[in-house]
Amino acid sequence: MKPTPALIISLLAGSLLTHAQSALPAVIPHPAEMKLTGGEVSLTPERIFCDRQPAQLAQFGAEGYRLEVTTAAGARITAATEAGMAYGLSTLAQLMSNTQAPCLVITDQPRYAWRGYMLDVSRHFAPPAEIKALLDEMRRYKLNRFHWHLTDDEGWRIEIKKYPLLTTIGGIGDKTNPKAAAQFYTQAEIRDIVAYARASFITIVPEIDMPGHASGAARAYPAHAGGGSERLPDFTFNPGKPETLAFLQDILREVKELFPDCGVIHYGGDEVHFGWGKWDTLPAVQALKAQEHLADKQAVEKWFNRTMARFINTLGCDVGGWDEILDAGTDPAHTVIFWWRHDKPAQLEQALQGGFKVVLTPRHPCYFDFLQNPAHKVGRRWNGINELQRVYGFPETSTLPAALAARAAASPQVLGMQACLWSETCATRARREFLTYPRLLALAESAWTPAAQKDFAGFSERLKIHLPLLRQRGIACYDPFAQTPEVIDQPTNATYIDHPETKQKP
Ligand code: TNX
Repeated sequence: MKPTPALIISLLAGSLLTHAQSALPAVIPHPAEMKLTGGEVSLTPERIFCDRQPAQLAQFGAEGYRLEVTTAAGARITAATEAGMAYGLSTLAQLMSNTQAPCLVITDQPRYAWRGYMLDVSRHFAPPAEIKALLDEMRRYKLNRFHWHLTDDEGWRIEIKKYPLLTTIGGIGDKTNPKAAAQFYTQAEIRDIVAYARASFITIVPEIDMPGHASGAARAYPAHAGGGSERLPDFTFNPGKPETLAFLQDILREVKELFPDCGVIHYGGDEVHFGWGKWDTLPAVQALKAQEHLADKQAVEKWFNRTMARFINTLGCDVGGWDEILDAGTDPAHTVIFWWRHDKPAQLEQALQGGFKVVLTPRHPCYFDFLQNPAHKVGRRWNGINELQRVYGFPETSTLPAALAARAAASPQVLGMQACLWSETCATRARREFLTYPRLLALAESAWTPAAQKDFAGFSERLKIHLPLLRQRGIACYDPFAQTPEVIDQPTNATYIDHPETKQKP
C-alpha cells in the first residue's frame, strides 16, 4: 500500500487525539507490544514511510506490522502484507494529535484471525450508507469479518436475479411493521459494499438462513415452504422437495457470485425445531425419509444440512452454521461452527473434538441485543446482561467451565470471536449504534490484543478518549461513564426479558 497524499491527509485530518488532554497513546485495540521512546515528532506526509516486505510474512504475520516513530526519521511502517500496512496506518492515525505523534516502537499482530461483527438486517433493515459507516468503524478498530444476516422471517433482503419475488414480496415488512414497503439491497449495492469492505481488508460473510427462519422466502415462493407453527407460519423450507433444494442452490450460486472472496457462506441451521411440526406429515418429507432411510425429523434436518453444506463446499467455500449443525455429518475441515448457545458448552466441546473450525459468539457476552446496563429496559437478559466489562473479559472470563475455556483459548481450531446484533428491538440506526458502541470496541480489543496485555482499567481510560471521537463521526454510542439515557425505539414490538430458550421468541 502506498501512502498516497490523499490517504495521509485523511489520516492527519482524522487524527485521534485532537481533543485529548494527556499524552497517553489511546490506541484501541491495544497493540501487542508498544514502547514509548520519549518525546514527540511532527509528521508531515513526506515523513511517513511505508515499507512492504512480502518475504517477511513469518516475522510480521498476515495482518501484523511494525511502526517506528523517531525524531530523526519520522514514521516508518513495515509489514509483509497490505492489510498489515493498513493496520499500521490505522494505529498511527490513532496516535496523532494534529500533526504530532509520540516517538515509539510498536510491534503488533492480532490474537485471532477472525474478528467479527454480525448484523441482522432482516428484523429491521439497515440501509447501505449505515453499513458503510459500520465498516468504517470496523476498519478503525481492526475488525475483519462482517457477517451479514440477510434473510429471516421478517424479510428477505438480498436481490436474487433468478427469483425476483424474494425481494419484491419477501422484502416487504419488518418486525415493527409487517406491511412496510419492501426493503432490500440490490445486487449493485451489494457489489459496491463488498468492494468497499475489501478496500478496508474486511471480508463479508453472507448468511442465507435455512432450513428454518425462512418465512420471508416462503411468502414470496410458497411452493417451497415446509410448514411452521401457529406462531411462526411457514418457518421452514420443505427439505423433501428436490425443487426446493434446486431453488436454494440457485440462490447460493448467485450469493457466491456476489461475494466471490467470502471464504465462508453461512447457511444458518438454527432453531429448526421451532417450526418443523409439519415435517411429520409432508408427503415430500415422507418420500425423502423412505428414499434415504431417515428415521425421523432430526435425521431429515441432518440430511438437509449435510446436503446443502456439501453443495456450498462445491462452490469453493467453507460452510458456516450455527452450532445446531454440529452433528449433521458435514466435512469438519470445511465447516465453521458458530458457537452461540452459551448454555450448551457441550456443543463447543464437541466442535473442538470433531476437528471443526470454530467462531466463538456465545450469547453471553457476545450478543449485543442483550442489555448493557441493568437499569435499561429494552433488550434481552438471561441470568445477566452483557455489560462492557463482560464483553471485554471474554474469552478469559466466560460462562464456560474453566478447563474447556482454556482448551478453546489455546486451540488453533478457534478462528476467533464475533459479536452479533439481532435487530428485533432496533428499528432505527440510533438504537443499533447505541447497542453496538462502545461494546464493539471492547470486542475488538479482546479479539486483537494478547490476553496478557488486556486490562479493563486501561481500556476504560482509552475509551474515554474515543467516545467523543465516535460521536464526532456521527455514531450514536452509549456512554457507560456518563450513563447516557437508553435509546429506545417507539413503537417497538419486542422487549426481551429473561426467558428460557424454549420460550424464546425467535
Ligand atoms: C436466537 S442466534 C436467534 C436469532 C434471534 C436471537 C435473539 C440464532 C442463531 N438465532 O434468530 O434473533 O436469538 O437474541
